[in-house]
Amino acid sequence: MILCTQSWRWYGPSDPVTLSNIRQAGATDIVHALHHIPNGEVWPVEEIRARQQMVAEAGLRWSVVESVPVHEHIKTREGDYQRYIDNYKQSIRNLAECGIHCITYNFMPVLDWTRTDLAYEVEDGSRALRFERAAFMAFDLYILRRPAAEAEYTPEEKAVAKARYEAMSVQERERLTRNMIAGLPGSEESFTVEQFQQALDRYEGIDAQQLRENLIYFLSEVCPVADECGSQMVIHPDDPPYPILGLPRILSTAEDFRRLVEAVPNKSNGLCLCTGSFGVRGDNDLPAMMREFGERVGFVHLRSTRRDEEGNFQEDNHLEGDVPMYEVMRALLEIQQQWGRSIPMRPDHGHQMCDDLNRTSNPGYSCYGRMRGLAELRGLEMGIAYSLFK
Ligand code: DNO
Repeated sequence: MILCTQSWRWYGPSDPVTLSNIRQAGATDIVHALHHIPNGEVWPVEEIRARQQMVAEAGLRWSVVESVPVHEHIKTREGDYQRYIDNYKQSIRNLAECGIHCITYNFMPVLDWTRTDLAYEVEDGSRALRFERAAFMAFDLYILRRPAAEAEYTPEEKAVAKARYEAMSVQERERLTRNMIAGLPGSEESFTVEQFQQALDRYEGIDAQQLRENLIYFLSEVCPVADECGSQMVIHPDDPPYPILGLPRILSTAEDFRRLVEAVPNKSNGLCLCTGSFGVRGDNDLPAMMREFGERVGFVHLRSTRRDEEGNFQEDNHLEGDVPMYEVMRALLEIQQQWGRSIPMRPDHGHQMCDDLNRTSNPGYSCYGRMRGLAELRGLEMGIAYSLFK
């Protein structure tokens, strides 16, 4: 019987959640990135080995990279993009030389994941990450004042955004701005409002079709190298899974990944199946996606979101909300038996709770909430595995 590899994202020596905490939470493997290497540069073997050593000394194993970031010039295919692609290939080789074969990346323009509220109080007193559409539109129309925004919202939406903006205090406006553009943990970019608008402007004229072509070009370059190294490139879906701020999105649905595989059939072209990101869309059937993409699923993020009719969503406890976690876990166990390999999964984005409420931690990446998530998920996994596959 094959079970998931239980992994945990660690941000490095300055992460308030230590390697020792992670080991006590029950994970065996670490998901990690060399955040100190500038975006676009090669990850040197010595640096990878030093980190690996640190992780090994804590009794853990660094087995997944999240992420080797894709430089903006690769996404827009301008400037030095070819050099960045060559560097990326070298990083794949260097990681493989150190025995690390799973590489997560995303192809979201400008922003990685986006939330308007990082400490939304839930009924039980814990705090969750939230995306509130009215606040988001208020940011777009009245703080960023993006020139094209006016034409993209309906009169009703504009009225909602205006009322929301006017009801916010100066501090709330500042906090919203920071949440939107200062970069959430793991995203390698951070901006001022002016820089942010400039970054958006670089996508003028790049529609979804063009962005997809740029992704296909990138993959057709790096996948042969990853194939040769026995590595897998796993793409993280768009979060949220629809276009925002006039930027194109190309990995929000099952069809998006299907098209990507058709264009680049290499074995190494894989998926990081993030249930929380895909799960924000009601039309993404997560268990079906798990089964369909089977062998290509190289890494799994398990978390749940709860959405409403107004377009808001917030992160729920791992076994609650809109993600059918039992079905997802069952499908994940099935594909592992079918393909004969253990897939790394990590509990994603726990609520801030218990003692963590009095501590500073990376939003979404505090200790107890993820510990609760991992405990629930591994229990669920064990229950399904022993009743179905033993
Ligand atoms: C958020 C994460 C993302 C993810 C990247 C992958 O919590 O899931 O930041 O790491 O999109 O490149």
